[in-house]
Amino acid sequence: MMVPKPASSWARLITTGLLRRPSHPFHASRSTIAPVRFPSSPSCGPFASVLRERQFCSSSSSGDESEDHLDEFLDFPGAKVGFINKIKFTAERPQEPVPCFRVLDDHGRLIKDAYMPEVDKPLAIRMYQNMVTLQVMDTLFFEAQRQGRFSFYLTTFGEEAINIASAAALNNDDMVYAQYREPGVLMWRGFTLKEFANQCFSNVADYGKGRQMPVHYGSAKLNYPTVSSPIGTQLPHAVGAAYAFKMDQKPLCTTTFFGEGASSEGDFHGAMNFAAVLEVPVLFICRNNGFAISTPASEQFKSDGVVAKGHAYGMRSIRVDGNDTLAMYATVKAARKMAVEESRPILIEALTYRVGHHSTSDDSGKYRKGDEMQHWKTMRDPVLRFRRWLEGEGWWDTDAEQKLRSDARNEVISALQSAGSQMKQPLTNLFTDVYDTIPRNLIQQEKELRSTVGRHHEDYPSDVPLY
Ligand SMILES: Cc1ncc(C[n+]2csc(CCOP(=O)(O)OP(=O)(O)O)c2C)c(N)n1
Repeated sequence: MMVPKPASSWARLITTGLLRRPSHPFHASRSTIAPVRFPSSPSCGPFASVLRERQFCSSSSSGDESEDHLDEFLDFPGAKVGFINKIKFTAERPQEPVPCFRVLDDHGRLIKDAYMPEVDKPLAIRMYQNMVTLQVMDTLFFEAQRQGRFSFYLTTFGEEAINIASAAALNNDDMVYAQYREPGVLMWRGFTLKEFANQCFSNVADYGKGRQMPVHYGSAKLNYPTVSSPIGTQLPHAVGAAYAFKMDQKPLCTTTFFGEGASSEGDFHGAMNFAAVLEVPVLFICRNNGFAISTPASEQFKSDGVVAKGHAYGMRSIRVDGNDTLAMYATVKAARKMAVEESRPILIEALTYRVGHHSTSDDSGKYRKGDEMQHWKTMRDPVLRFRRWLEGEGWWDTDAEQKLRSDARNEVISALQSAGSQMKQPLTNLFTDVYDTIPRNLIQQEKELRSTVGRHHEDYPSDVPLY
């Protein structure tokens, strides 16, 4: 059987060492069926994992263990699999859940012998300032929405550490494909409070030209493609961008954030598989905050959370305490290094809790217990926990805290006032930028809309220009 010649682009990537030669089903045809002798008692190498799998077998085997024939394997295209002569189903989950890495305990004290990332005073204080500013922005923007000043908002309460520590551990040139609960990454990169407010008010300075819901931020300058409402769509995009980095041999990675609810979308599975097979430098950071609006994680999947899925796709994975700023920072830093230096995807499952409502369209008291929410808000608050560590280091005190909160409050109020007083994006933007030549039906719709506005100008908002 002739093996087809690789297409020229594949050939180029193989020559430059960017890709492994694609395996062809017939490459191994001669040895596919013939049983091959197993090296005696393999503890490492390609066979070890097959043997290790045995500890996860379910107990529903029939007969005596000693009759297993583990000295032979099937050299199947794409896998070398040992034989057994009993029916054994793998267990649905490992016996113990994957453990969760943390550096700080709930009181902000360093855990004995924990891996400690290199975090000096300026970096630690900058991370804390961003976490507090994010909290203050969320508090005041949420109130502004409740006052009817814009149509929608959602907070990151409880997830400040995931936002800020991840951003701090990345290179600012790394592309970030976010869901919607990660504005802290943009904040870390220099997106101003005024820019956040411009987007929420859809004013003339909004980069999205008023076409997105509030909170759907984006910044080309800060390598943060605009957030898109349909859940999970950012995941394959992140993989594609990472593949581009790989082909261009850039020492960068992409990072995509998503909730555990998004892991039920087909896009998640496609993205994970492509990333693993193409060996691209992408970090999948799942914020497992326990709820996808009203659906609890226990009704979302039966696996050991999201981290278990990395194994299924052949991807290195880790579970981390998402409310521990130092653990998040250490994890993302290490993951980024592996992703870039070894060109590989990494899955990070950050365990956390969505302290706020899903959004201003939700009342989480309808599906969660008040004491559970209160527990996470008070006892497991990532901001307070990090502050305690800073105070323990002698880097922070009450005066610094009061000044930070008061300055942040004033800056947020000023950003809201300034953005709210600007004109909105013009009506024209409803019809432009999608088609090169605007189709007839849209021209007709615009005409009808303008005629309606002309007839009811008293109802038309005065801050939305017609052109
Ligand atoms: C494809 C799609 N399905 C449903 C929705 C409605 N929706 C918006 S947010 C959300 C929950 C997402 O939960 P998760 O990914 O866990 O993120 P979280 O909000 O908890 O941060 C759903 C179902 C949507 N926007 N897109």
